[in-house]
Amino acid sequence: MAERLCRGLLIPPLLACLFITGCEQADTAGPPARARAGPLEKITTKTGIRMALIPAGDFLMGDDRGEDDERPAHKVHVAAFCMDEHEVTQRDYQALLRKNRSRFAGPDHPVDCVSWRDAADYCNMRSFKEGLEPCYDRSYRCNFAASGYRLPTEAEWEYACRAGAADRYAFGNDAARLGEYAWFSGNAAKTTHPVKQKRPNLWGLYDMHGNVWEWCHDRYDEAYYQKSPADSPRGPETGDTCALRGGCWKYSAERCRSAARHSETPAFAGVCFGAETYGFRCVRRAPQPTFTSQPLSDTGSPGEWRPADGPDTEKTIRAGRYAPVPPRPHGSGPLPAGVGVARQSGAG
Ligand SMILES: [Ca+2]
Repeated sequence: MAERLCRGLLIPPLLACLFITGCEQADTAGPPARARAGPLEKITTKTGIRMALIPAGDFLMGDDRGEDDERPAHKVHVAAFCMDEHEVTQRDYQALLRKNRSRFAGPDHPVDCVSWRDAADYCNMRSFKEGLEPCYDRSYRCNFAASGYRLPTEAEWEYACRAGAADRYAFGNDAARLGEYAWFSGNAAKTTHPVKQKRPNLWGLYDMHGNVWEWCHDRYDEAYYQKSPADSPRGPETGDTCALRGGCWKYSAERCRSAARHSETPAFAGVCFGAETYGFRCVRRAPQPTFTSQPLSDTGSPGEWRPADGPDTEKTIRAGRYAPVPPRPHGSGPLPAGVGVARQSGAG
């Protein structure tokens, strides 16, 4: 296992110390994640989603043995981030956006039939619900410096999928083992399946291979790897389609490889042409170290956001109308309903 971690992956030289405070608690303790061959530390967010704390590091992105758009394999640096341990489920999606067009109904199944914009809307709503600064504006431009949720870049997604492996899959090169880790055309019986039914990768992430394709932040460019920056690439500035990764219940083992790339128009959500294969999971900035010893209070903080001119509605979220919660004197009473109240001192 340790041998695999060393093969083809440049182990991160330094993992920033992570101090989790407020309502988010690390549920494991011990040495830094980079020293482990097992799952990473995880947090539980205010909306109840478990996320893995992915350490910063370098890896070889792409596959010189793969398709044209996977070449050349190239060294990429990825900053630390948090990633959902599983695909966004229909339960979680419906709870925030109050809709669910999934073809394969089931609260624990991944949401499917979602467009890139649906996924971005969910990210913003989840940010809002947790008092974090939304990443996407009304034009769906992404503020990577914001504290809220967004879609992973292709680099982040592949780095997390590989979990240290330079092989075709997170578990090695033997496609015959894919059924242990993934729902794909060889075992899925033409449907999605509840998340977390298969084995996770070494970093504790489920269904990175298979179940549903996962929207990434990046616009798709099949030649991007020939010109990609080496530090935290975010895809081309423009493009007609967005990237999806990981394969799905309908596709072959070959398309579920760690380096395999797929693309679709951002607004695409029709059922008839394959969107029942599209889902997603969220990422956000890694928690930042905090040195405050101030007690939690209802005092507004820069990390708290709310709709600027309306109630907590999907329309407001879609329109991107947000404003920071103004600072409030300590002890001045409860915040209005719907406004985050817990300090985000551990959320960066
Ligand atoms: Ca997946």
